[in-house]
Amino acid sequence: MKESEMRKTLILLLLMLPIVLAACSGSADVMEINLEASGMQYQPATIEVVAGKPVKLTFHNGDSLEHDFSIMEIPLMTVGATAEPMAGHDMGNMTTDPQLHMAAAMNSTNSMEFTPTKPGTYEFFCTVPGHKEAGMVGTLVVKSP
Ligand SMILES: [Cu+2]
Repeated sequence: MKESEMRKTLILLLLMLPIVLAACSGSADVMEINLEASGMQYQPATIEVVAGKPVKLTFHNGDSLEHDFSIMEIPLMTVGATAEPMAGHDMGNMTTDPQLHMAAAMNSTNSMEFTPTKPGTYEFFCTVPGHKEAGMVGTLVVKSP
């Protein structure tokens, strides 16, 4: 290889370095999931994620009443809510708080980040009285990495 070619190759490598570094940093590794609630149904009703991989769940409520997304028990590494808890959110007469909970007012969107740690099948549902019974229930499948 001639010296000028070598220099070109070196410059090219240096130019590519920031791109490689950016690809390795955390944010690119977040799994983005979109969940929709409308007509007392979750869409999709089954969500698949991977254990140990951060998930960003965006919950859009297209109904004209309040809905939420709750899982009673799920092993987690981190939970970060990007929105404030909703004031006056009615969770019925629940004695224990769900481990994972996110509410969305009518025609609004909310999101949160969490990392599931244990493979398995977890039920999610809406805690607003009557909604689970009306069909607001789904399955979160945590697969082995
Ligand atoms: Cu609901």
